[in-house]
Amino acid sequence: MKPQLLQLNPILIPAINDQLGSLYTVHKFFELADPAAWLRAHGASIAAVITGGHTGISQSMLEQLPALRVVAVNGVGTDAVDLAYCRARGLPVTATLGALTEDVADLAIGLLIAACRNLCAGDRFVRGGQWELHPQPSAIPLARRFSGMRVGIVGMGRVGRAVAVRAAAFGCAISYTDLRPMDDVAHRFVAGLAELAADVDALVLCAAADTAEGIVNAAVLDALGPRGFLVNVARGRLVNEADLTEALVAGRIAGAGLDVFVDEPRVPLALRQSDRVTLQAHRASATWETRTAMGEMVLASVAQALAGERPAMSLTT
Ligand code: 8YV
Repeated sequence: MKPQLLQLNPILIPAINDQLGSLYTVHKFFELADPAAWLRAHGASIAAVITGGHTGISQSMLEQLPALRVVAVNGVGTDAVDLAYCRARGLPVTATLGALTEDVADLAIGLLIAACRNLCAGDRFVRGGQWELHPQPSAIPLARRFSGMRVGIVGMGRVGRAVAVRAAAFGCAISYTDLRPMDDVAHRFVAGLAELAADVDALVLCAAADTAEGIVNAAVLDALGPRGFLVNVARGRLVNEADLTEALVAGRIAGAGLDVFVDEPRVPLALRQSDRVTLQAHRASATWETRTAMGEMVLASVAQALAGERPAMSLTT
């Protein structure tokens, strides 16, 4: 009999779904009519869980899966899984470490250029026929140059470093903050987030959100100031979204590029209505290449755990 696998999020790569289906009996939690009743009836038979970085898995669900041998996160963020609980239970929690670094960094730079150059507002201007109605060059305000900006990176892990490489190629001066300075990073370390914000033109959030909820608040945004930009490709809850919305609406910061939000898929109306913001629907890792690589890592992690091995990508065992 094939092992029973519970999948909490859709996987968009057909070849990965085919392989999962050939190796396991896959139960798609998101398609069940009564998920709670299903869990009560079948939870004890589940050997593996696949979930998304943003979705994670709740402790109450974990407690209903006594035979579970692995939680494979199809992503790098594990802030929605209680790692301490899993560690105590001896349960491997795996992530797709390294698979999405380049795509997330690409989107961070894309969002920053889009925010500085008002790309989406410009697109709407042309698409909506406004150019013909207002052909004078002054109809669109001048934008900000990205090349040469002072960029502050919050979280100098894999993604932060990949953003730094890209920004340096645009002639940007890079500074960063993290829990501690990194011996192998040549860029300038600034211990305090507000101090970093005061000293750069753009802050790019690349940090894990496990213990950093709301670190970007009104004080940090005011330090960034009316010529400063914010980009978030990490987790929405790193930012106090109410403070950010107020700062954008009042022009206390210049603009933002956001891929992640506090309560996805709900995005505050004031953010959706602001021309200062470029928005994406949590898409930083959403390419065929990266999602295929992530799916292959998930397959490998589940196979290793069910073969009785320690999964190479385990963060807890
Ligand atoms: C994905 C993510 O959107 O890696 C993460 O932590 O949030 C994203 O890459 C998600 O995990 C896809 O399931």
